[in-house]
Amino acid sequence: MTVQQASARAHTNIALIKYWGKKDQQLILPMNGSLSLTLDHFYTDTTVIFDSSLKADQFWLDDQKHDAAKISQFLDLVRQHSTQRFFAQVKSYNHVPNAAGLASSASAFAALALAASQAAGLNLSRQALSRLARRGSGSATRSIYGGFAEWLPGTTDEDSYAVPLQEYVDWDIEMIAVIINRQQKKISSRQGMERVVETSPYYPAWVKSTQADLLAAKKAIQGHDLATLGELAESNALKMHALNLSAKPPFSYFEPQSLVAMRLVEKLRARGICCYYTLDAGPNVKVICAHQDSQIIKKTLQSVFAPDQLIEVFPGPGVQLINEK
Ligand code: 2P0
Repeated sequence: MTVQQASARAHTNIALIKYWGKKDQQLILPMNGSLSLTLDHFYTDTTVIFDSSLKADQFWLDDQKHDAAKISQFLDLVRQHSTQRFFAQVKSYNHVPNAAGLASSASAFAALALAASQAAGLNLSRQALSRLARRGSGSATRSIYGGFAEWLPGTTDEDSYAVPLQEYVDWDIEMIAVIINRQQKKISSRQGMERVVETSPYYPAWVKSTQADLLAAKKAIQGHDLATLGELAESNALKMHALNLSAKPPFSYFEPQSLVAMRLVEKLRARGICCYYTLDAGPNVKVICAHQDSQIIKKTLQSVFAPDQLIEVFPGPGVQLINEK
């Protein structure tokens, strides 16, 4: 029996300028560039073991066996690019406090890209890793890097990957995740963005205005300008959710409690506290703020939400190999 294995850890990221729509479904090439912050709190540990005795790929998540079809497709890409021919056992653990409903394909496929490529004997550059992670899930493209990362949309498999903008964030920015619903969403990101590209009359305006948002956000990051970055992120998130409302048939990820959290953030801002919100393809709200204001923001949110619904998260690192268990 021959066994080759590697383990990796990758963190989730939250997009401040969102990816919402593909120009190539199979290669996962996005319609527009996007920009995210990798977070310290939520991560996935994955071990890949290529094993000559296996008859098929296997996937275990948090010690439960799951369907391996999507993982197997991804491993096929790794096998195609290496001399590795064995099937693999993939074991993942999601480290998300209290099953916060923030488990993400971003950390999953970034960790799988590094663990699988290493176990297959490939020593990929971070650019190549980012391209590989992209084939699993778009948002995983950015989780290769810590801190702020930008996904360059590109036009082919070769030129669509993320680049680091500021890997070590040495200024005061954090997020408070407001956990509203831990259930799986009814419309997956993949289905949602596909419907929007096909049916929203606003889609061309989204692509155009997001390019401008991205440039402005990069400038704000360079200048450590939390207020400008927060304003851009909030507005970009609302535009993404407006696309969903304008699709046919329309859909929304908002829940009543999402709107309650958004209004509280607006009220805090009216009181002069610098805070903004963003939401991904789900009801949970992430409040963007500085650490110096986090206690007062949490206190206000606690007028409605329980303490365990509020999780403070900070900029986190890029993907890395870890000791095998
Ligand atoms: C993002 N999201 O930029 C956007 C904003 C959610 C809202 O990328 O089809 O799981 O696997 O490429 O990456 C979530 O979608 O979708 C996502 P696929 P993915 O983070």
